[in-house]
Amino acid sequence: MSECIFCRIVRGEIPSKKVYEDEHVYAFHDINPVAPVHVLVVPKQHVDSMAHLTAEHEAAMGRLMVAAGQIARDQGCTDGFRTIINTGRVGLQEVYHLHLHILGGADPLPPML
Ligand code: DGP
Repeated sequence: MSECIFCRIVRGEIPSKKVYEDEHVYAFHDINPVAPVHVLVVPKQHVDSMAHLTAEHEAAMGRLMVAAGQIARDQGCTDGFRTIINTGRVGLQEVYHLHLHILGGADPLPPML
C-alpha cells in the first residue's frame, strides 16, 4: 500500500476537509491555505507529477480539469480564480502526487508569479 500522503488522504487514512469526489478525482482544502479559498485537486490514481503523465492518465486528467472549474464555482469563486500545478524541484513541488491548487476568494488575489 502506498505511503504517499495524498494517496492516504484519498483512501481516508488521513483526515481531510473534502470538497469533491468522483470516480477519478478527490479535492480537499489545503492544510496551509495562502488564499481564502485554497483547494487541492488530485487524481485518485497516483502519479508523481505532471512530468510523469502519459496517455493512460488522459481520462482522469480531463475529469480533473472539468471538476476544478466546478469546484471553484462551488467555492464562490464566481469572478475568477488561479490554478497552479507545481512540478519537480525547480517547480517547488513539495508533495509528489500530482495536484492542482485552486486559489481564490480575494479580490484581487495577491500576485503569486
Ligand atoms: P506543492 O508545493 O504544490 O507540492 O504543495 C503541496 C501542498 O500540500 C501545500 O500547499 C500543503 C499541502 N499539504 C501537505 N500535506 C498536507 C496534508 O496532510 N493535508 C492537506 N490538506 N494538505 C497538505
